Amino acid sequence: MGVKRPIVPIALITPVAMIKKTPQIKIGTFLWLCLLVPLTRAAEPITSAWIINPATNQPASLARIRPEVHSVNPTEKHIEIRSAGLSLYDLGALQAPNDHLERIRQLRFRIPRCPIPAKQSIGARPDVWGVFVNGVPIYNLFEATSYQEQNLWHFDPLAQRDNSHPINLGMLPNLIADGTRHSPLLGYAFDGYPIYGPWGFGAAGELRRMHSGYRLRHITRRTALANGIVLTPAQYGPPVNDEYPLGTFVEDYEFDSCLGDLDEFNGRFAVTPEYPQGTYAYVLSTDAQGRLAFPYLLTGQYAGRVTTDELRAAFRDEAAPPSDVEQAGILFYQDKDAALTIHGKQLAAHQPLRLSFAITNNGKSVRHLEYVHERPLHLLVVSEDLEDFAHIHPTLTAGDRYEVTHTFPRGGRYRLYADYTPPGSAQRITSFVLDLPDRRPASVVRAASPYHVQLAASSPLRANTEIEFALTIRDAQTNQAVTDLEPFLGAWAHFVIIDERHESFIHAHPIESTPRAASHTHDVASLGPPPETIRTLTSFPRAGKYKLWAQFQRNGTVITQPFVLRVAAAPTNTKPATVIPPDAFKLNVSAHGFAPAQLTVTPGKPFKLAVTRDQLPNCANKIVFPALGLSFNLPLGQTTVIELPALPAGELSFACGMGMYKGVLIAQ
Ligand SMILES: [Cu+2]
Repeated sequence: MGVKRPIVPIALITPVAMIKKTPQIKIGTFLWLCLLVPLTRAAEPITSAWIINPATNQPASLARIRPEVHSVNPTEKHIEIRSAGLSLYDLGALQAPNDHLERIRQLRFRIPRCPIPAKQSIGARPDVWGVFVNGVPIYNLFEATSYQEQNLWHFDPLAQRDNSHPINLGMLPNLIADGTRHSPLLGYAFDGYPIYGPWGFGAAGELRRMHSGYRLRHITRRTALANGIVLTPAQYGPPVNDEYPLGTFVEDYEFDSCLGDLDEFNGRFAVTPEYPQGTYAYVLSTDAQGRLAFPYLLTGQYAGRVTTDELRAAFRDEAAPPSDVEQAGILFYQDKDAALTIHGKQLAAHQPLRLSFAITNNGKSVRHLEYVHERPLHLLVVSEDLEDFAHIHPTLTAGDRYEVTHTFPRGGRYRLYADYTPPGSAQRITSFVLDLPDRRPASVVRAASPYHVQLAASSPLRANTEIEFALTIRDAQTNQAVTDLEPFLGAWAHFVIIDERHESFIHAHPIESTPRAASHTHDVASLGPPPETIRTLTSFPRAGKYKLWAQFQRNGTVITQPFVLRVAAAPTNTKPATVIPPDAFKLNVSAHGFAPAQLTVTPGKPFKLAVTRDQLPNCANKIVFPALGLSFNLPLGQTTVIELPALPAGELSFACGMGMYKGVLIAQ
């Protein structure tokens, strides 16, 4: 491929123009700076491409917040960039932070100096994916908000959904329009590869605007992801319509290798003015009409080789307290669905250990776990003797890992129950056993609870029997009923029940006073006023000793109240088996939801469903058809035959009484 030399002469013109004008930061200046800086230093671009603002004669308090890059420090393998994350150059929505920043930041970026192609790409950090040459972070644009906050259909913040509020793109439109030269180097991704504006050299050295390789999917219903994963009905996105047109969500796009100039990472290998020998580079992607086009800059997967630890160290706010256990992994478990790595100085109690989970689906790492009760993963840490209990929440980090730091109160054996829901799958529980040597005697002091918490059961505790529990909370001093509870993880309380042999794990939730079709993410607003009695339904798979932890929140504090339960053997089942009519559609429901979750029936004809509810604990005590205003009780471990009226062609959704499990009838 013939490669044209960079167009140096043009750059020289711009400085003259600049001197005359008021200090308005124009696109010209920005380009001039991007092009000129590297030339003057002729050093490797990754050390010289930065817009540096030296703190000459500035008091420290001002110097800390000055715009642009504060310093560039090359080390043997990395480049360290420092800035306050502020700039006079406006790249609009592309540099809009995910969260609202109320404080001064001292940012340090660390980027590999000599990038190499990755054999297998890894998932980016959840917050920042790279840095612009002006020291502003390249934020993760694609995971901040999602439909129903389920973390499955993520809103594309650059999708122009409302013409009355045009998205601010700062100087980007100029950058896109300016086809007179090779676009400038805009920044670096955390794998070390550069990021350019849209104009680059084509195969024949001609200047061309690069087109994205992504396109909108040909879908009318959002029931499967672009990677082929078929979602459960509880995970469906909204239909494609005026309110949610295609392009609303990041998941509305798919990569097409025959399309555009850029690969699935939104980059390509090319010669650029800064890299006359050629380099892999990410490119600000545009469409045929010259508009900014998905995925814009980075996709969240890197083309370059970068380790999880490198990504962890790639971005840090040195003004914020260090938060992490840095040590390498010291223990590793793997099961077919999940792997656990524990990091820390040593494997022992009384010190922080970083618990790092990698969730897989058919061997592929899963980045987006469905938010259930407001969290992607609930981790219950329980000591073997059921004395110690913790309910904590690992969060997404680099490499698609979910991590949380925990200090175990004493040594001994612990069970870690990870409760999560991958796309296309029902809830999963993966448990790990951890043995911790203990160097110090247990000194756990249990403070007296400020509450009298009572748990009453609707009937004697027997296995395989549905039990309704009623939880009442009174102030220990006044004995007054507590009436000002606060929602905790989207519910009035959470109940975790584990048996003494750690063979069964139950995560139960309150039966809200009013059955509702609301999504099972329990949006707090629909919860209504705090109840005086919190009820939940559950059952026990076998006789024996169980521990139940009830958790509720008041005045911002989560209270955990344990109860020991002794469950007797199951009553002998005298009920005759239900006769299932031959023309009935068969439906099962268990802790894994409805199976099948989608049923096709003939429109215009009444039909029967034979719903068999699993014996093992599950919260499907009812099946509800909100659109028909119908709901039917489902006794535990039995089959219930229900008759439904003729349906018009189309979809009819159904759910369990708590809106946890969902299904859909398709009349066609
Ligand atoms: Cu939780």
